Amino acid sequence: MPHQTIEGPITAQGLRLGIVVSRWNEFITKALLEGALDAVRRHGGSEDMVTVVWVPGSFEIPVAIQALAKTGKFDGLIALGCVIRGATSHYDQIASAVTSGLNSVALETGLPVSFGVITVESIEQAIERAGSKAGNKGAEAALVAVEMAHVLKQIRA
Ligand code: DLZ
Repeated sequence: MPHQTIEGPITAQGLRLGIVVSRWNEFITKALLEGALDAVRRHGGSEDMVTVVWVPGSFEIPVAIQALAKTGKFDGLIALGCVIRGATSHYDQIASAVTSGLNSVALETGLPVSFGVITVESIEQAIERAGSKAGNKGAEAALVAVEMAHVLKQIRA
């Protein structure tokens, strides 16, 4: 018997996606959001199936992702934020709270939650990851949510 393989196509067509984006470092997070929406569009998704929720800072992202997850209205969720060590005395606490909070929501709800929160040392590194030389982490996170939505649907089918 050949083995069975499950792989998610990277097509956003028909998927209901929720994006939570933090206002802190907004000039970076706006670029992450644009990258995510552009990736959804370029992969066959429709913007009217995307809900965008703005929250004050990265610390608040997990609770908003959890609220979206609990509505049962989404196939995948995307967290977008930017935490910069140089400008943040409690960088480690915020970075660790958002990371473990998002992981908990994904495991608790079984929904794909992708991590598009950039955690960097400097503003220059943030710019590199928001659409310049290191790509756009918002776009990458959107495609991870799309792929995982299909993978989980197939596992459960
Ligand atoms: C307070 C704070 C600081 C100093 N730095 C950042 C940051 O670099 N990135 C970010 O997303 N949020 C930051 N915040 C705000 C916290 O995430 C949170 O909104 C506040 O502590 C209020 O709970």
